[in-house]
Amino acid sequence: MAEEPKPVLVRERLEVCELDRARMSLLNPALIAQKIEARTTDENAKPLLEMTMKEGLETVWDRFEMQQPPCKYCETGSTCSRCTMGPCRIIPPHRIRGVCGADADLMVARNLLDTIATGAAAHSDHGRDIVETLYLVGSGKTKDYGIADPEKLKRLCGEYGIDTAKKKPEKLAAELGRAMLEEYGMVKNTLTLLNRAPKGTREVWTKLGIAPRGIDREVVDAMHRIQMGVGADYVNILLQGLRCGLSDGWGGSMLGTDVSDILFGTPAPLKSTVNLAVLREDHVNIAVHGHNPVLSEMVVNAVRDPELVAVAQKNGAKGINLVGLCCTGSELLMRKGVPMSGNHLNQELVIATGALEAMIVDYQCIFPSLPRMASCYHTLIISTSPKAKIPGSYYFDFSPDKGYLTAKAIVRMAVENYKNRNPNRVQIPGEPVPLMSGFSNEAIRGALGGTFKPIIDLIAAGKIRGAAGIVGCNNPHVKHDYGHVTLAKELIKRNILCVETGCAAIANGKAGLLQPEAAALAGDDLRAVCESLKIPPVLHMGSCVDNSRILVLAAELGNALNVPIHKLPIAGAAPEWYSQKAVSIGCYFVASGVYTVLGVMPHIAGSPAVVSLLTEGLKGAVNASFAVEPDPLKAADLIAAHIERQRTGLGI
Ligand code: NFS
Repeated sequence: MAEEPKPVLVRERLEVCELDRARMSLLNPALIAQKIEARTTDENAKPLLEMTMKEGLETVWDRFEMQQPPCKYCETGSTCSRCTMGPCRIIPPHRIRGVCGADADLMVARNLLDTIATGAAAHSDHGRDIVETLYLVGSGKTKDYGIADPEKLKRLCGEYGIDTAKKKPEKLAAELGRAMLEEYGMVKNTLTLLNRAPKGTREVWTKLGIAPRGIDREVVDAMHRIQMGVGADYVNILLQGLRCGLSDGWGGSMLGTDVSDILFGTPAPLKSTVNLAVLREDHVNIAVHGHNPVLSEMVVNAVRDPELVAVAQKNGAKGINLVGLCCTGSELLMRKGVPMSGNHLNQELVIATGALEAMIVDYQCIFPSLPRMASCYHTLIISTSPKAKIPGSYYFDFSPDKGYLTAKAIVRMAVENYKNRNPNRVQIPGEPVPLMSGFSNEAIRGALGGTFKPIIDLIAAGKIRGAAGIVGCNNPHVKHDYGHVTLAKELIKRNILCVETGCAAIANGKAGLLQPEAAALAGDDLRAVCESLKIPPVLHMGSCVDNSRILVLAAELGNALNVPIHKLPIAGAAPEWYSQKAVSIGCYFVASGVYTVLGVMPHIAGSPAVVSLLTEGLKGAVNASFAVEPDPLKAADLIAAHIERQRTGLGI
């Protein structure tokens, strides 16, 4: 039998936390209470936040405070440090051009395109890792993964024109994997899954010249345009932003979602629990954090390994408790019902419970600060991606060909670490909240009797006014979860169904909105619909790459009604977004025809022309636009008004 791999320490582990005790000692109980109220609405997070302030443990909110006030040039995007003729800033009235001659519009547009391309690259590279795993399964190079949804495999083969007759699933996996890997280059010069979009939507893309040609190609094209001396026209630069975003939504992310379903199972409704209280005092607790289910699915298997459970018990624990965090948590929650410990701003607090033996991470949204917080406890930070090495973490070189063996070695390390826990420092606040998850399009269609027609009829009859996709992150600029929860509550009250992904969905899970009982908070019509279908008024559709499920849902509704997406009574919102990935998502929503309201202003205010293009000008191009509205109650007004306008346009 092969030997379990050993970790490498990525630079030394911090032995003591470097605390800013002097600063923290200025805090008195009243100030601490005031800060807690300003920072979060998450009741389970509050006692831990209080403890971190009393003990001088630094969190994201402390660092955010220390960064105030922000640099106004960076905040408005009117700065450029791309080449060494600069760095340059726009300071009217005299310094209105950089050394190369770029004005504020160009600087802002180039910075924004950089942001979009970064986000699209992150999603699409994640998608590639999943597709490569499918290909490895098909070519027999890994035995640790299999085909969990052969039906979906066949369906996708159909979309890719692969003959499925008399072929075994492995053969199909190899052929489909290869065909999907080609989407990343530009051999075909178009993306297969664009065909899912309604005809009218595809026509908009073709007319505007923004139909993506290849996933990697659009990212590279974007990076080329922002090289000094290439793109000089802000409109042309930002059109590439839309094309790059589309290559993520209808390309990399959509492949990520569909192939994850093929490999790990298409989600179906299930029950689970959420918040920091899902950690268990008498168990070995392990959190998986990051994005890629190729890692976390193996960890799920390893924590059930009788040999490791026996080691845990020998060490005095009752068993092994696996919990999720952020998007990889959503992947496991959707498919396996693994409890969810929190969203983006919870990540340091999960460690601060003192009950976490290991946090296993892959990539994206992982604070580099985690080993600092962990060094104040016994918690091990275990990194696994060659793209995301983290000083202070133990690194395992994870790859699908030795997936299970590596996951086992990681879990063994966590289990052995249980004896190092200091019981006096354990603080697991409150009780977990129940939730319902698993709303893939297949599951929604299945629950409706095999077709989306009942939903369309309910929308046409006005029982459901429309749907809003609430997505995205947390951001210390916004009181933790306040934007997500306030907006969702306000929309369901107005009979607008909410579909959610990522950290937005987890926020609403913690607030109790992902359970069927939350129908009581909805308007009378939506409540009746939810009660008859026994579903929550806020549906969890998965991780952030699963925003592609929302695109597919919109496409299916458009196809059923024979209208482009931009005519549907739907909208998008990202009340607390922070990430470059969220900007890419916003771009593919808007470029697909979905009006999208942001709760946090992107760094573009330095160019009124760019602001006007994104909030107004795009309407003439893609029939949709962005809006920025930090107040979720006002955002609800904007969305409801938009949905009513769309209904009028459709004559319903
Ligand atoms: Ni999305 Fe996932 Fe959360 Fe934001 Fe980060 S976890 S991919 S980027 S913070 S929603």
